[in-house]
Amino acid sequence: MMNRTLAPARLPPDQRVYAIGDVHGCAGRLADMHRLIRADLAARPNPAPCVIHLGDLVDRGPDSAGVVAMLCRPWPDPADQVTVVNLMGNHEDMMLDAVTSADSGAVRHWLANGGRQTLESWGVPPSAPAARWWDAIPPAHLGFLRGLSLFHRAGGYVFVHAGLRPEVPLARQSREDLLWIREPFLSWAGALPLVAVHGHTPEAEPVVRANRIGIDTGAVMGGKLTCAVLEADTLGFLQT
Ligand SMILES: [Mn+2]
Repeated sequence: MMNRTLAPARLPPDQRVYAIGDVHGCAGRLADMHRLIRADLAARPNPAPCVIHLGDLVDRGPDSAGVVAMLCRPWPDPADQVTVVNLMGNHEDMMLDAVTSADSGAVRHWLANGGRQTLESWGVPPSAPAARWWDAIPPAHLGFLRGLSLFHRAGGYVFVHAGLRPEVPLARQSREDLLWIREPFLSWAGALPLVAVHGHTPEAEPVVRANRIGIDTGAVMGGKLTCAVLEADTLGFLQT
């Protein structure tokens, strides 16, 4: 039974959002989380649930290819009526930069930040990536990564990988901030355009403030994988 508390914002009646934090190649944990969501939907049906992945799907963990393959497939049971929204994180940004530019600096930067494990998961030996190593990544997987959104709005919330720059309207937020920001966002006590539900900055437990909900609980570093469950003016968590 999920413990639910008062949330810092609200969703329209009948909407339910499941927002999942940084997965980082932990395909088994993500599959476990999807099973928890399906069990919750079976116990408490909802007419139009939305599952949002907050980015940093790839890098560092053992099976980024498995995570992307899973998210390229439709939700396991159409009867759940689930809409899936996939957001971009700074790690997808680094990976796409490496693949697209093939600039040696961009490639080195990505490989040094968890890209080696990602390449290995697509069958590329991590020690010495050969020329055109990106050919090992199926076009459908690259297309999926290129199609990721920078943010998603629902009710009083904006779902985004890293956060928002305070005192800047949502429409004028930079791609850089949406994917990478830490301070001054994390310490900002004033209002933001919407309550931000975000990952990117790992903490031992979810962080709930008046203006943000942080749910990167460091799954790839031995922590939990966290899913925030938002409905009306309530907030609960699923964790694996
Ligand atoms: Mn991140």
